[in-house]
Amino acid sequence: MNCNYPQTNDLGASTEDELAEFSPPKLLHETKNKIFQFVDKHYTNNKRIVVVTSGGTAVPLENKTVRFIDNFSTGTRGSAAAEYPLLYIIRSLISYLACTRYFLQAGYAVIFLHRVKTLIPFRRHLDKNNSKGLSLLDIFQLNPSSGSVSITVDQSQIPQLAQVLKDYQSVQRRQMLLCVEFVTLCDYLHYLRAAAEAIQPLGRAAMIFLAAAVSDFYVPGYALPEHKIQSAHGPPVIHLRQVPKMLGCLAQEWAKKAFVVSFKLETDHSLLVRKAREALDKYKHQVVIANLLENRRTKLEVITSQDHCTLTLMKEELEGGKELEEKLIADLVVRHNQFANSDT
Ligand code: PAZ
Repeated sequence: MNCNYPQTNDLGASTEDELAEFSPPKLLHETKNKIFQFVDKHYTNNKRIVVVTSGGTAVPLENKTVRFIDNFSTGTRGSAAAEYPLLYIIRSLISYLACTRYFLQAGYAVIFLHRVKTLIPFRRHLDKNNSKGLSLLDIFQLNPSSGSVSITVDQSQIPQLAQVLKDYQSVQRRQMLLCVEFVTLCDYLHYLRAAAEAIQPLGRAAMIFLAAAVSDFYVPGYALPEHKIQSAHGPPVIHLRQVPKMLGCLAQEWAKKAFVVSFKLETDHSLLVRKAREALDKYKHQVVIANLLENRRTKLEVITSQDHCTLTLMKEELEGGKELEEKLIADLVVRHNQFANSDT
């Protein structure tokens, strides 16, 4: 493949060479086939497709891995964001019948590239750690005397559960969601490239939404010990290499026509907007969403080359179960629409 941008990373090697250093996952061929079939089906039906990445990547410290470095992400952002483009059409049609055509176009098919065991669309509503607090285990009731198990749902939770089930079944029936799992940085990079290349034929009708927290450092294959690092040898000295920035390659080559949305996470607010702008200037993609770890559920900065707006969630909205992703996706769908309908 001929990757034009960026030609070199900070270490002076080409990005393509660097990707070759990340060994492909065992299931790459099979997963690629699934992705291409999914894209084919929705491309033929003129659907828009979004690739959503979610969760953190793991970087092994041993070949037979016991220990690894992890990147923090619960998958809340990605899994919530994946639901909205799928459902936007249903909800929006009810309130905006006059704009049917516009909102019909907003019914995206979603390739959800996520870290194993982080939150996934719809099923996340049954995870007690999420804000809405439905728990699968609380649904099952054990009768201690008979030993039988019944299913009881708290009356107050039925409307929410029914809505989630309805939405989930509709998405399943229409085969609008393809989930692809990753664990390591290697898996992530190869699957992301496969998904980005698969959606190329859609041109501007494709979107890539990069909410995953991706490691900046890794231990190269040649430096990985085969077996578990032994504490008897004393504290290990581990030399990490910088992961080449694939965003430029993604936006300029793998899916060069797609609408690419990246995220910038910081803990120091004085760096946030400047670093988001730098990313936009460097990789020449469409949008950077900047967020601080501490208030990422309630505040996001949406930054483009021409525009900077802040999306916030009020305390009452948060308590009422509203999610910032709903506002974010509504905003991005409008931006994507403008992008898809323009030629420059
Ligand atoms: O997964 P989550 O909801 O707990 O957190 C979301 C997030 C902070 C990982 C995401 O909004 C984000 O900023 N992702 C990019 C992280 C990065 O800069 O690598």
